[in-house]
Amino acid sequence: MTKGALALLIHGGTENWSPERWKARFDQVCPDRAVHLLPNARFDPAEVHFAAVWKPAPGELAAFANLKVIFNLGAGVDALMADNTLPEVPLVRVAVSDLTLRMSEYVVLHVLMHHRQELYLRDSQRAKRWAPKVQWPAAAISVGIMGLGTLGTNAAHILRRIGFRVAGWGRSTRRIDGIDCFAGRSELDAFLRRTDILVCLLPLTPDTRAILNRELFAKLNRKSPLGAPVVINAGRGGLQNEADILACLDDGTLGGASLDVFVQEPLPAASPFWTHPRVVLTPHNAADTDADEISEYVAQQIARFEQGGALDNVVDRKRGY
Ligand code: NDP
Ligand code: OXD
Repeated sequence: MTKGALALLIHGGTENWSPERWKARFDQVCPDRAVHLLPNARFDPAEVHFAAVWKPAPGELAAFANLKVIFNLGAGVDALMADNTLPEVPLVRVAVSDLTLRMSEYVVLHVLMHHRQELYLRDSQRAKRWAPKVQWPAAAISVGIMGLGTLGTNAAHILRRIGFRVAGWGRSTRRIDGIDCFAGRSELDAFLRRTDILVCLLPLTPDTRAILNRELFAKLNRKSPLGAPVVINAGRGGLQNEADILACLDDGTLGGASLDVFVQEPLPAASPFWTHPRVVLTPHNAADTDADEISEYVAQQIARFEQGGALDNVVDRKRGY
C-alpha cells in the first residue's frame, strides 16, 4: 500500500532553514514515502497525510484535504495559531533534548555575560583600561525564569548547579527541587521582586503578548550587585514591548538586555537595538532546530502514528502552546 505523502513547507529564510537541506534529510529518513517540497513540487494534494512546517503562510495547510498530522519544526507554534484556516488535526511541536540543550547553552552564556560584567570588560579591553570592578559570586544573583516548561526547567537546573539562586514562573503550580516556583498572575509580583536577571522563555499567546513591558520591568529587584536588573528574551519578539525596553535601558530601569527575538524579523537595519551599547543581540538563533535530529523525530512519530501509536508533544490549541 502506498504511504501517505509528507509535504514540507519551510519559510525561515536563513541558512538553518534551507528548504533543500530539510528535503534531503527527510528523503533519507522517509525512504519509502513521497516527500514534496513546496511551493515547486507537482503532486496531488489529496495524497498528503503529513506536513512538516516552519512559518507556513496562512491558508497554505488548508489545501490538504486528507491531512492527518501537522509537525511544526520548532518549539513555538504562535505562527500556526495565527492561521484561522489551520486544519483541525493534531499539531505536534518540537520538544527534544537537542533543542533543550541548545537553549540552555544560550541562557547560561547570557546570564554569565551579564553576571560577569562582560560588557564592561570588553569595553575596557578596547580602551586598554586595566580596571577590574568588584566581582560578586553567582550566589549573590537571583535569576528568574518566565516559562518553566521544557526549555525553562532545564536552564533553571543548570543555572542552579553554577550557584545562582533560581526561581521560575509558569501558568500552573509546580514543585522543582532547588527552584522557587511561582504561578499565575497572582504570584507574578513576588517572583519579579526577587529577580535580578529575568530570562523569558514563554510561548507567545494572547495571554503573554507584550508581557515584557515597563510596568513589569519596574517591579524587578533594584538592590542587586548588578546595579539594575537585566532582561534576556529568547521566547518570541511579540512578548516584548520594544519601545519600553529601549526607554527603560535609557533611563536605568534596566541595566542591560540580551535579545534573540524581535517583533519584526529580520530586525530592520534602522532599529536602535543594533547599536545600543547595553544590548546583546542575536538573530533568533538561541536554539536552532537541527535538521538531522528533528527529521528523525518527525519520521519516528509518523511511523508510530501509522501503526496506531500516540503522538508526543501535541499542542493544546485552547491554551495556544
Ligand atoms: P513549553 O510549552 O514546554 O513551556 C512553556 C512554559 O510557559 C510553561 O511553563 C507554561 O506554564 C508557561 N506559560 C505559558 N503561558 C503562560 C502564561 N499565560 N502565564 C504564565 N506562564 C505561562 O515550551 P518550551 O519551553 O518548549 O518553549 C518555550 C518557547 O521558547 C517556545 O514557545 C518558543 O516561542 C521559544 N523558543 C525560542 C527559540 C529560539 O531560538 N529563540 C527556540 C525554541 C523555542 P505551564 O507549565 O503551567 O504550562
Ligand atoms: C522554535 C524556534 O520555536 O526556533 O523552535 O524559535
